[in-house]
Amino acid sequence: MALHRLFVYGTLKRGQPNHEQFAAQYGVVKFAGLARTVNRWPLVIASRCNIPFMLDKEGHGNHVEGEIYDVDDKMLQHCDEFEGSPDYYQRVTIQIQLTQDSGGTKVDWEPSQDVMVYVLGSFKESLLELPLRQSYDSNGEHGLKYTPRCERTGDMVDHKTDVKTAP
Ligand code: PCA
Repeated sequence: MALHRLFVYGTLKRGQPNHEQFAAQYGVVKFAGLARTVNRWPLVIASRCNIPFMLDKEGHGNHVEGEIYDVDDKMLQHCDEFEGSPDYYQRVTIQIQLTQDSGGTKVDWEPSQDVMVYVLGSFKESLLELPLRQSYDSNGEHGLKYTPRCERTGDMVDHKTDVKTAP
Protein backbone atom coordinates (compact mmCIF):
# COMPACT_ATOMS: atom_id res chain seq x y z
CA MET A 1 0.00 0.00 0.00
CA ALA A 2 1.45 3.34 -1.03
CA LEU A 3 1.61 5.95 1.72
CA HIS A 4 1.66 9.71 1.28
CA ARG A 5 3.80 12.02 3.40
CA LEU A 6 1.87 14.85 5.03
CA PHE A 7 3.31 17.83 6.98
CA VAL A 8 0.89 19.19 9.57
CA TYR A 9 1.52 22.50 11.34
CA GLY A 10 -1.83 23.38 12.90
CA THR A 11 -4.80 21.83 14.64
CA LEU A 12 -4.00 18.32 13.36
CA LYS A 13 -0.80 18.11 15.46
CA ARG A 14 -0.60 16.04 18.62
CA GLY A 15 -2.28 17.77 21.54
CA GLN A 16 -4.13 20.17 19.23
CA PRO A 17 -7.92 20.44 18.77
CA ASN A 18 -8.31 18.30 15.61
CA HIS A 19 -5.74 15.58 16.20
CA GLU A 20 -8.53 13.03 16.64
CA GLN A 21 -9.13 13.28 12.89
CA PHE A 22 -6.19 10.84 12.65
CA ALA A 23 -8.30 8.11 14.30
CA ALA A 24 -7.92 4.61 12.82
CA GLN A 25 -11.51 4.54 11.57
CA TYR A 26 -10.58 7.08 8.86
CA GLY A 27 -7.59 5.17 7.49
CA VAL A 28 -3.94 4.37 8.11
CA VAL A 29 -1.68 6.98 9.72
CA LYS A 30 1.86 6.65 11.04
CA PHE A 31 3.78 9.36 12.87
CA ALA A 32 7.10 9.87 11.07
CA GLY A 33 8.79 12.63 13.08
CA LEU A 34 9.13 16.38 13.52
CA ALA A 35 10.13 18.66 10.70
CA ARG A 36 10.55 22.25 9.55
CA THR A 37 9.99 23.82 6.18
CA VAL A 38 13.13 24.34 4.07
CA ASN A 39 11.86 27.71 2.86
CA ARG A 40 10.07 30.46 4.73
CA TRP A 41 6.27 30.46 4.84
CA PRO A 42 3.82 32.88 6.48
CA LEU A 43 2.02 31.08 9.33
CA VAL A 44 -0.77 33.19 10.82
CA ILE A 45 -3.71 32.73 13.19
CA ALA A 46 -6.69 34.38 11.57
CA SER A 47 -10.48 34.73 11.28
CA ARG A 48 -13.07 35.05 14.02
CA CYS A 49 -12.43 31.37 14.86
CA ASN A 50 -8.63 31.81 15.32
CA ILE A 51 -7.66 29.25 12.71
CA PRO A 52 -4.00 28.59 11.78
CA PHE A 53 -3.09 29.07 8.12
CA MET A 54 0.13 28.71 6.19
CA LEU A 55 -0.51 31.28 3.45
CA ASP A 56 0.41 30.33 -0.10
CA LYS A 57 3.27 32.83 -0.32
CA GLU A 58 6.55 30.98 -0.09
CA GLY A 59 9.55 33.09 0.90
CA HIS A 60 7.77 35.19 3.59
CA GLY A 61 7.78 34.49 7.31
CA ASN A 62 9.59 31.67 9.08
CA HIS A 63 10.79 28.13 8.73
CA VAL A 64 7.55 26.63 10.02
CA GLU A 65 7.71 23.71 12.46
CA GLY A 66 5.32 20.77 12.36
CA GLU A 67 4.84 17.01 12.37
CA ILE A 68 5.15 14.44 9.60
CA TYR A 69 2.66 11.64 9.06
CA ASP A 70 2.49 8.86 6.49
CA VAL A 71 -1.12 8.33 5.47
CA ASP A 72 -2.92 6.00 3.08
CA ASP A 73 -5.34 7.06 0.32
CA LYS A 74 -8.32 6.76 2.62
CA MET A 75 -6.84 8.96 5.35
CA LEU A 76 -5.64 11.51 2.78
CA GLN A 77 -9.14 11.72 1.38
CA HIS A 78 -10.54 12.13 4.88
CA CYS A 79 -8.08 14.97 5.56
CA ASP A 80 -8.98 16.66 2.26
CA GLU A 81 -12.65 16.56 3.18
CA PHE A 82 -11.97 17.75 6.71
CA GLU A 83 -9.79 20.67 5.52
CA GLY A 84 -12.17 21.55 2.68
CA SER A 85 -9.47 20.97 0.06
CA PRO A 86 -9.34 22.22 -2.67
CA ASP A 87 -11.99 24.95 -2.15
CA TYR A 88 -10.78 26.28 1.22
CA TYR A 89 -7.26 25.01 1.95
CA GLN A 90 -5.29 23.58 -0.96
CA ARG A 91 -3.05 20.55 -0.61
CA VAL A 92 0.29 21.36 -2.24
CA THR A 93 3.78 19.82 -2.23
CA ILE A 94 6.59 21.63 -0.42
CA GLN A 95 10.06 20.85 0.87
CA ILE A 96 10.71 20.02 4.52
CA GLN A 97 13.64 18.77 6.57
CA LEU A 98 13.21 16.23 9.34
CA THR A 99 14.46 17.53 12.71
CA GLN A 100 13.53 14.56 14.89
CA ASP A 101 12.72 10.97 13.91
CA SER A 102 9.65 9.01 14.96
CA GLY A 103 11.50 7.63 17.99
CA GLY A 104 12.30 11.11 19.30
CA THR A 105 15.97 11.18 18.29
CA LYS A 106 17.21 14.54 17.07
CA VAL A 107 18.38 14.59 13.47
CA ASP A 108 21.32 16.90 12.78
CA TRP A 109 21.07 17.17 9.08
CA GLU A 110 18.65 15.51 6.72
CA PRO A 111 18.34 16.01 3.00
CA SER A 112 15.15 17.88 2.17
CA GLN A 113 12.15 15.89 1.04
CA ASP A 114 8.89 16.66 -0.74
CA VAL A 115 5.74 16.36 1.35
CA MET A 116 2.16 17.52 1.13
CA VAL A 117 0.71 20.32 3.23
CA TYR A 118 -2.52 22.32 3.44
CA VAL A 119 -1.98 25.99 2.56
CA LEU A 120 -4.45 28.82 2.07
CA GLY A 121 -4.61 30.25 -1.44
CA SER A 122 -6.73 33.23 -2.62
CA PHE A 123 -6.25 34.82 0.79
CA LYS A 124 -6.83 38.45 1.74
CA GLU A 125 -3.54 40.39 1.47
CA SER A 126 -4.19 41.99 4.88
CA LEU A 127 -3.46 38.60 6.50
CA LEU A 128 0.23 39.19 5.78
CA GLU A 129 0.16 42.04 8.33
CA LEU A 130 -0.65 39.62 11.16
CA PRO A 131 2.18 38.27 13.35
CA LEU A 132 4.07 35.63 11.31
CA ARG A 133 4.62 32.65 13.56
CA GLN A 134 7.09 29.77 13.54
CA SER A 135 4.91 27.15 15.17
CA TYR A 136 1.30 26.79 16.27
CA ASP A 137 -0.25 25.98 19.64
CA SER A 138 -3.94 26.63 20.21
CA ASN A 139 -3.18 27.35 23.85
CA GLY A 140 -0.13 29.54 23.21
CA GLU A 141 0.67 32.87 24.87
CA HIS A 142 -1.04 34.68 21.98
CA GLY A 143 -4.37 33.89 23.71
CA LEU A 144 -6.08 33.24 20.35
CA LYS A 145 -7.89 30.09 21.28
CA TYR A 146 -9.25 28.03 18.39
CA THR A 147 -13.05 27.74 18.12
CA PRO A 148 -13.84 24.10 17.25
CA ARG A 149 -16.33 23.49 14.46
CA CYS A 150 -18.99 22.15 16.79
CA GLU A 151 -18.95 25.48 18.67
CA ARG A 152 -19.34 27.70 15.60
CA THR A 153 -22.79 29.20 15.82
CA GLY A 154 -24.39 32.42 14.57
CA ASP A 155 -21.95 34.79 12.81
CA MET A 156 -19.09 32.37 13.40
CA VAL A 157 -20.22 30.22 10.47
CA ASP A 158 -19.10 33.00 8.07
CA HIS A 159 -15.47 32.75 9.20
CA LYS A 160 -14.16 31.87 5.71
CA THR A 161 -15.06 35.35 4.44
CA ASP A 162 -12.53 36.76 6.95
CA VAL A 163 -9.63 35.16 5.11
CA LYS A 164 -10.61 34.34 1.51
CA THR A 165 -11.04 36.84 -1.32
CA ALA A 166 -14.49 36.74 -2.94
CA PRO A 167 -14.60 34.12 -5.72
N1 PCA B 1 -5.03 21.83 10.01
C1 PCA B 1 -4.01 21.54 9.07
C2 PCA B 1 -3.84 22.82 8.32
C3 PCA B 1 -4.18 23.87 9.31
C4 PCA B 1 -4.97 23.14 10.34
O1 PCA B 1 -5.42 23.61 11.35
C5 PCA B 1 -2.74 21.20 9.80
O2 PCA B 1 -2.75 21.00 11.02
O3 PCA B 1 -1.68 21.14 9.15
